[in-house]
Amino acid sequence: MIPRHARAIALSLLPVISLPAGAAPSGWRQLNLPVGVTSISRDAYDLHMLAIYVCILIGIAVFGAMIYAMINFRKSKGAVADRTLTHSTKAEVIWTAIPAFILIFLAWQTVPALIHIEDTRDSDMTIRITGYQWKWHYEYMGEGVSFYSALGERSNTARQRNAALRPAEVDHYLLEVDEVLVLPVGAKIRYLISANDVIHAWWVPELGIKRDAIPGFINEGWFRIDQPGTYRGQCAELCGKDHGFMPIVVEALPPEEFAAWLAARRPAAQAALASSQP
Ligand SMILES: [Cu+2]
Repeated sequence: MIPRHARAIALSLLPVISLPAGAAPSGWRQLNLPVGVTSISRDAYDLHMLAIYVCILIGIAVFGAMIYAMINFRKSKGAVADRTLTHSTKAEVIWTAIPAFILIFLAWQTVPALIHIEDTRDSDMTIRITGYQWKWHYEYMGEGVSFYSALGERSNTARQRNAALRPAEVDHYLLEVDEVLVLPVGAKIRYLISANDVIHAWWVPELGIKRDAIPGFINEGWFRIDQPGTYRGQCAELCGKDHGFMPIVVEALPPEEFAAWLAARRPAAQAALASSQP
């Protein structure tokens, strides 16, 4: 959405907080948004960086003028305030036109990205996400595959008072689940999201998605994951005492591996598996 040169300038000016796509942020880089692995997350990152640079330029201009004035027009240097000037049409036009221009410029950059983010047409598959206190339910629409995804057993044990297992001993403590949401790379995935009790929010930073799950409403959106990998998130709406214990884990697989996974999860395959066991 944003011209390539703008992104290149953004990345070259502040390399310390720019990240290769898909890399988990660490150290100082955790202060910034992740670039992520979807076009939506990259659009959000680019717009965020553009807005930051605009803010930095404004800050330099305003503070530069202030500091220049404080140094050069001090009372000790003999400066005397002009008490006759009450109005300057030229100054008012300038200080109205420049902010208006900046806002129009930012809107011009933002609107195409917003339209792109909301365009759920021509999706390859649809998943239904439902928030519960305190777990997620995922349904692959039209496939007959659905399951709950709750906090992983090891995290759940380690979070209890006086547990033998300590949080530091658990990989991805509070960011691991019993059943991960498996999705294909490269497919346009549309999601429908709601909740069954209170408001939750499905937030996966690397996908650039943070969408409210509201009882009685269905929100919709889409994303297309570029790289295979595991992407972690959390409920981002304060939803009760275990709000911090309903993480999200998305595993993105190449299309063939996803198709095999989905086939094995279909009811017929599950029934065959159950009947074959003694
Ligand atoms: Cu929640």
